[in-house]
Amino acid sequence: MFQIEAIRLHEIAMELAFPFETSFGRTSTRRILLVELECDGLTGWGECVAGEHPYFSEETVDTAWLVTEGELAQRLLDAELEGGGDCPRIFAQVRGHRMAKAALENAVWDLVAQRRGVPLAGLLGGARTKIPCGVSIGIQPSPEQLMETIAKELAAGYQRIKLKCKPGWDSRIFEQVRTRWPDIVLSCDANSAYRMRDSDEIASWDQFRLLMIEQPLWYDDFYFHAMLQKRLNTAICLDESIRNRRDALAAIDMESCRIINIKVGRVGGFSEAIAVHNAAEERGVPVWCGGMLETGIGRSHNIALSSLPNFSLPGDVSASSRYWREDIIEPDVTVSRSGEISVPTAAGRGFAVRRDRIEALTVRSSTVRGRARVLV
Ligand code: OSB
Ligand code: MG
Repeated sequence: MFQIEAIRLHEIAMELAFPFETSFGRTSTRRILLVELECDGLTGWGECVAGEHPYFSEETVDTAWLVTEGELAQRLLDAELEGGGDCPRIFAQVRGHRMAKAALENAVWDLVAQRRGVPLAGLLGGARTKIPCGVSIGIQPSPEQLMETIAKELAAGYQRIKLKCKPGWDSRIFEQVRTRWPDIVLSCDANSAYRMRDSDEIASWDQFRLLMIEQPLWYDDFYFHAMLQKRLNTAICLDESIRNRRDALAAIDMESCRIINIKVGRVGGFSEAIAVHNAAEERGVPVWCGGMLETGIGRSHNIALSSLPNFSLPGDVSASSRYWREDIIEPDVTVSRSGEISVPTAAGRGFAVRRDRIEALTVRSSTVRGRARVLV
């Protein structure tokens, strides 16, 4: 058993190497909340994937900061811990705020892997030595620029191309891409940009042989996704709608989707991500690891999670250089010519955190300390 001595919050600002556009907006500079746990001379790190605005989910960097500093940190500091698996119980009184909870819980797992001298991937139950990688390509200023970007990513070796789409940036784009690359593994992600009135249009995408259509309808829906899935040959994949294991069970049972995107922040931490993974695996539903434009810290955690057996489809976990001119870890995350990332075998996350870099990027920080302990 151990107890965390102090929790540091760092908000950093980092400019993306390439702006990222989805159906809900465009991001050029990321604001990112990092949490750091101190215990017995070791530091565990976690990254909160909440965005700058409440567009992907209700959470933002600011709500995560408030609830971490005001509610979650003290609960964690007061707890006697065995591992990251204790966190859901410790945080249970606080409803929602899953991205804030995940940052702390993942930092505990990160710390425990170091304490035990084992790789984080193994601690989570992963066994893969390499993970298959895909890329998520944002909406581009022109179809020509999109074609150029796809050509570059395929040349780099990525195994699956996911296109962000929205009404007006869909069928015509898919057609051009399929004409030029008839055989690549292709998918799309609408981030809830469509409604049931668009179902004829969406059904017509079967001709493009997409691996999946990600979150076409409302961010909180299962029912209409099930109605839509009945009309499609193409698999629906749910992202935003799946908040926990119970959601995964409901979605699978109702046939709202045939594939699940697991984002560890979206489901509240590694414990719940593993529970979603296992529930899907038992029901024969493949999963893959989503991305949220993470720094190297969140990316290293995504790599570890992706080593679990049912992460059988290429994820959105790709090289540091696709996001950042200079990452905050060492070495950078790199992808092989065959489109794979090697899972680190060193103890912990397997990438060193560059504190100098974090300090240079910090816009605010705060420390919450454990209550004074009675020494007897
Ligand atoms: O829906 O998967 C998504 C980025 C921000 C918010 C939502 C999503 C995404 C991505 C980017 O698709 C994935 C990545 O490369 O990190
Ligand atoms: Mg998505």
